[in-house]
Formats: sequence, C-alpha cells, structure tokens
Amino acid sequence: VEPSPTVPVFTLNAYGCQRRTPLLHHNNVLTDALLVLAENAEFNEDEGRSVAFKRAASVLKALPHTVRGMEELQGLPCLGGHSQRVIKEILEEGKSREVEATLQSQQFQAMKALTGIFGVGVKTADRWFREGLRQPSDVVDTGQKLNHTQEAGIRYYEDLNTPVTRAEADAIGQIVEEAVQAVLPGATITLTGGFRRGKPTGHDVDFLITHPEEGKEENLMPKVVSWLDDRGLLLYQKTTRNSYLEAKDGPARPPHNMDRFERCFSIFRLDRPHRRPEQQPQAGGECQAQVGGTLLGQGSEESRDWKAVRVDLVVTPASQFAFALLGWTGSQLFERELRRWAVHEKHMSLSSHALYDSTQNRYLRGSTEEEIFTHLGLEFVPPSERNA
Ligand code: 8DG
Ligand code: MN
Ligand code: MN
Repeated sequence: VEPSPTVPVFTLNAYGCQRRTPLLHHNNVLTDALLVLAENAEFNEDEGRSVAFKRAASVLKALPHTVRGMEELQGLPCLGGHSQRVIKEILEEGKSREVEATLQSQQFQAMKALTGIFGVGVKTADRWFREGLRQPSDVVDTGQKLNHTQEAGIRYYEDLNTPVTRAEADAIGQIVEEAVQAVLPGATITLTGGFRRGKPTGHDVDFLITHPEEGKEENLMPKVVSWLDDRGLLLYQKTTRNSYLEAKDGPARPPHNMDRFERCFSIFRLDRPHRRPEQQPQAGGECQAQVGGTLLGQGSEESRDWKAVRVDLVVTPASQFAFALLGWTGSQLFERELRRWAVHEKHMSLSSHALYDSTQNRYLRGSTEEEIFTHLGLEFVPPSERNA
C-alpha cells in the first residue's frame, strides 16, 4: 500500500505489554471477527494460529480510532497476511466469509457449547463432538462418564454461562472478606482478574488473599474453605495446596505459567437480592444457555433464590503478592506478552511468584507492580489499560 500523507499514521509497539489497551475501543467489528477465528483455532488445538489472531485483534484494540481503510494499518505490528485479508474483506464487504462460515459451522457451535461446561477442555469436547455430541444435554442423555468438576459444570451450566455482574462480584467479596477475617484477622483480600481491569461483567470472580506478616498465610485456604462450606456457601470446591517450594525443579526457573500457590477453584452459592415480582427478569432475558435448567438438574428458575458463581481464590505470601497481583490481573494475552517480553528482550523469567534475571543469576525483588514494570524496563500500564 502506498503511503498517504492524508492518513494519520499511528505506530504501536510490538508487545501487548508495551501498549495501553482500554476496555472500550473503536474496532469491535474487526476484533470480534478476528477473535472468532482465534477461538476456532483453539478448538482445533492450533495455539500458534490462535495467538496470532489474538495479537492482531489486540493491536486493533489499542488504536485510538476506527479503522476505515487498509492504508491506516501501515506500520502496525502483528497483522499477518491472514488477519489482513479478514480485515480487508470486512472493510470492503461488511463481513468476512470465513468468519461467517465459522460461526455457522456445527463444529464451532458444538465446541463452544461443550467447552462452556466448567471442567471440559478442548480435548474432551473434541472427543465428544466426534462421537456426535453437540450440546450439554447430549452429554447427559448419552450418559458420559464425568468427573466431579464436570458434574458441577453440567449441573450449574446455565448460571455459569450467565455473566457475573460487578454487583455480584462485590457481594462475593463481602463474603470472602468475612470468611478470611474470621479465620485469620489482619489478612486482606484483593479483587483481581477482569473486574480489576474495569470489566463490568466476568465469567468468574478472582481474589488474592494475603497477610502482611510473611508465613501467617500458610494453610489459610483449608480454613477459609471450611468456614464457607460450614455455612452452605460452596456448591463445589477444589483446593490445591502450595507446591512452590517443594517442587522438584525448585523455585529457580518456574517453567510454565501455572503457578503453585494455595488455590481454590470454587462455585459459590450466592443469594439473589430479594426482588418484588414485577422486578423479576423476563424468562430467558439474561440467559445465554440453551439447555433447560430442569433437564440439567437446576430446578425451575422461579423456585431458586440463588445463583451459582465461579470464584477463584489464591493465597499468596506477602513477598510474592505484587507478582501474584500482576499475574492474576490479566488479560491473558497481556500476561503472555509480559512473559514473552521478559524472556526475549530482558533475559528474565517472570511468573506469578517471582522475577528471575538470568544475566545476573538472581531474583529481583518487587513489592509493587510498578517496581516489577521498572525491572522489566517497561512503562507502567495501569490495570484498566491491560485489556490486551
Ligand atoms: P473473566 O473472568 O472476566 O472472563 O476474565 P479474566 O478475569 O481476565 O480471566 P480469568 O480466566 O479469570 O483469569 C484471570 C487471570 O488469571 C488471567 O490473566 C490468567 C490468570 N490465571 C488463570 N489461571 C492461572 C494460573 O493457574 N496461574 C496464574 N499465574 N495465573 C492464572 O486463569
Ligand atoms: Mn476472571
Ligand atoms: Mn479466574
């Protein structure tokens, strides 16, 4: 494409962690399309292709204007040939045939519905799809063998596929706060994940729990979980203990992004605020799932005054808190870009526990997110601008 002096040219840095990416941006038509292709690539276990589409979408999210012509893309990073073809087609024809075909495809729709079951990953969903299953009710009807997580995923399918609101997240926060104060006074909870980035809704609620005095936080999770469980507030929980120090490969080089904190994947039973009948939401109004609650054992909507909500709890020692906060705030692509930047540009290894400098052969301390960005040679990006 010829350079045109009348077109404002914005350049953007190549790594998502070097850019500011707000929640609301100007190119949703294009990013929605690219993210469909990214998701489809994930369903086909092609991670490289999926990340390529996500990076392309992320660049468009960071632009301060709506893209109206291909010449505006000049000099932008991460826009590969395939992404450019999709963008071009949408700019010229209003939509992309590939994206439309993907959205219409039985495989995409089935994979979306089946991976929407908590505890079901791409591999399981793909096996089920090849066995002819298309939706969660098929899983029940064909009597598939399920683990405990997947059973909960089926039982609460509708609720777990209904976005969690900020008000619900705050209500959960109050409960977690009460639990934590009851079992360890002085401990603190911090809302992370999408809500910390300013999202109005999420698929779950993420909390970090810590105590200012290092060591006090040890074995806190089982106590918090018992407190919650005793009050009937947990519909499901799976707790994993801290394995950071005992891991064979030691803390020296955390090898992948799964961290080793004491953590709990859970489903809360959240009471719905009392509503008068005229304020009840209309049937089906806010529900995305196509499967009837009765079929999957949720009971009828009217009789339930609670909602199942996915909650992630993580306990971290004070010395690792800033790393955990940075690691759990997301977005997932922003995290991925941070780690890629650390390795490729700084010879460092970043995890949710620590930052290791391979040049100096030592760990770098960080008591705030700002310090960690400084160690990484990056300008600080506030949580609300990490929506890469
Ligand atoms: P959403 O729930 O609003 O849909 O979005 P989100 O809050 O951004 O996504 P998330 O799936 O809840 O994940 C929040 C962050 O937590 C994300 O940046 C990745 C991170 N995360 C996991 N699992 C793990 C893990 O095992 N270790 C570490 N360090 N981070 C993790 O989701
Ligand atoms: Mn989340
Ligand atoms: Mn989460």
